This record gives sequence, C-alpha cells and structure tokens, in this order.
Amino acid sequence: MTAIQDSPVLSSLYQRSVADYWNAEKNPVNLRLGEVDGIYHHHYGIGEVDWSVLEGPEGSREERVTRELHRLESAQTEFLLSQLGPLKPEHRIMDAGSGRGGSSIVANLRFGCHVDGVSISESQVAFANEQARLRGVDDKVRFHFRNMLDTGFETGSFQAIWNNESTMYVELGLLFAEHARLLRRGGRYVCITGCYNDAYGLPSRAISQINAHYICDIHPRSTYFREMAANRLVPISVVDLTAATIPYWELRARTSLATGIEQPFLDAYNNGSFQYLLIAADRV
Ligand code: GPP
Ligand code: MG
Repeated sequence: MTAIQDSPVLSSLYQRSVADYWNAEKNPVNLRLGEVDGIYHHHYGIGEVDWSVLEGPEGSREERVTRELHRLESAQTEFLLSQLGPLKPEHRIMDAGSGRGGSSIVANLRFGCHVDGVSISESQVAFANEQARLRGVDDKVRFHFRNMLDTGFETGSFQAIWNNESTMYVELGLLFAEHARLLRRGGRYVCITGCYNDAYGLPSRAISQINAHYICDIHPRSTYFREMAANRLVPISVVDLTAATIPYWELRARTSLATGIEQPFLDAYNNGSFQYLLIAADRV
C-alpha cells in the first residue's frame, strides 16, 4: 500500500486500497469484452440472453459468449444514457467513476456532449484517455485523475451526472452533496447500482462476499433516497433491473471468463436480499 499523505486525490487508506485494486485490474471478462468493439465497460449487463451462443462449434464458443456478454453490458449503458434527459452538444456531462471510459465515450457518440470522466485510478484514467484519442473524440471526452467526492469542477457547470456502478465506493451523503453542487438547477442525476434490500434486514452473506471481492460497501436502498432528499435530488424514476440482470449472471457463470463472484450475485438477487436499481433524479 502506498502512502496517501502526498496525494491530492486520495483522502483515505480505503480510497488508496480501491485505487490499488483498479490500477492492477486486468480481468479478461473486462478486457476481452472491450476488444469486441473498443468500448470498455466496468458494469454488468441487462436483457434476455441468446442461449444459442453456448451451442455450435466448440472452437468459437468463447468468442460467441464474449460478444453476447458485451452486448448485454452495452444494453445496460444504453438504458442508463436514455435516462439522462434531452442533451445537446453544448451541454457538459460527468461520469463519476468512469473506469476504462466506455460509458463516457458512448455518451459522446450519442449526444455529442462534452464529457468529463473522473476516477481515482491513474491506470484507468490513462487507458480511458487513450481510448478517447483513438476514437478521435479527445477534444470533447476527457478523463481526470480526480475524486468524485471533491472534483474541483465549477459549481453548476453540468447538465447531467451519472454513476454507473460506482456509488458503492463512497459515502452517499458526501457524493450527492458534490453532485448537487456541480449540477445546474433542472439538471439530471442517474445511477445504476446494486443495493441491499432493507426489507430483509442487514446484508446477507452473499452481499458481504461481493463487498470483499471488490473492496466496496454496498449501501441499503433507503440510504439512496434519504441522501438524495437531503441534497436537492428528487427521484423522477426508479426501475428495478434485478430480473433483467439475472440472465447475464447465469450466462457469465457458465463461461471461462467467470471470476468466481457469479454465484454470490445469483444468490443475492434470487433470494431477494439484493436489488439492481436505476434511479434517476432531478436537481431542484
Ligand atoms: C463492476 O465492475 C462493478 C463493480 C466492481 C462495482 C460493484 C457493483 C455492484 C452492483 C455491487 P467490473 O466490470 O470491473 O467487474 P468484473 O471484473 O467482475 O466484471
Ligand atoms: Mg466487468
């Protein structure tokens, strides 16, 4: 573990350990999928699986499965972006926890907007900026080694902000205070997240296993709504994507790309203790 004292970005040993994880991460389930079309995601998929990918010639099975998992992850991105409201090319939008840059680049291709992605992983920031350069969109899509809790960006400068599976790395009160500061009034906030279901009490064993695997801290569903209400973010839409993501995990569990975290996800989703939610909110 490297010291944090000299870092302008990392403010705790916890953040240092998260940055270390992502600086070292090279899972084939992320890199092989990204190579399909050059869009590198760090989130899961939604939608019906085409199970025929498991049939046919053994030699090309892995390639078919890789493409199918990537298709489902790309469908998740499209769904999230479709909730950001009407965006124009002159708008500026932010990807909080931007990973290898997939969602940001797709957002620029779709809306033509200026996109700023932030990550506490210097490796991810460098990788994502290289992807933007390769696509020729680096004049409008920029990735920054910054902390989403304290970005340093100008107050009221963003029309939309999203977190695609990155809220479980931060305290939501601090995150939403920064988002509320950055968004202009009438701007839109969207997150897709896994949260534990308060109706079942404290986190189940499977959720604890997911937390340990990624060094994250999955929040209860209630905390999202409490902290949004406290920070001028008023939900406009809540979509339970749990049933839509289970097929992705069932396919992933049956492939050589599996990382070992598939069964805890399936257990947590199937027993009702965990939910995969999209929440969209207006900044009022
Ligand atoms: C997936 O990233 C997302 C996270 C690590 C955050 C945890 C998400 C929850 C919904 C609890 P990834 O694509 O890098 O993960 P993997 O390597 O497993 O594909
Ligand atoms: Mg992944």
